Amino acid sequence: MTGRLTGPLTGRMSGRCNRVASLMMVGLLSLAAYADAPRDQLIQVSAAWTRPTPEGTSIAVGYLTIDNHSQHAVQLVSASSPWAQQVTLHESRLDGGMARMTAVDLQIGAGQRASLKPGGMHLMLMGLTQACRLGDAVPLQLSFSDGQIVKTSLLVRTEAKQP
Ligand SMILES: [Cu+2]
Repeated sequence: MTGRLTGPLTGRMSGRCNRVASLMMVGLLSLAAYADAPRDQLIQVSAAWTRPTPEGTSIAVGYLTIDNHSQHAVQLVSASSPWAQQVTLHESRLDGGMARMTAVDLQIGAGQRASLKPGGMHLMLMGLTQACRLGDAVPLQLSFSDGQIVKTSLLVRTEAKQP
């Protein structure tokens, strides 16, 4: 099962049109700066958070937003945290009225955004070595198929920050 993300700009458009659309999505900030940007800035992770660990559990669920500003699709190949024995990508879905979670793959098209949020895709941190408490920043590392590695942290809070 794949959690393939194709935005409204991909699919029906021609390759050339698609490229132009991708460039436009990078923003009007500065195309020159974009061209000069090092590869390691082309994937950006923001709004990363998790909830305080309930007593007696060793699992945390992480949410975040990933923006792929590069001109190629990337896949999230692995995630890890020094606070957890294992970090996997899950998707929550209703299956015959039962909420289930399944492991998924995540591909993010050029210029696309992936949002991991409650009720959908999330990172599952299993085997926590310490409890996540309000205000903590849980270190997290994400590795992508093009070799980019993004280091971030999940801020421990009770709800997603409102935009
Ligand atoms: Cu899960």
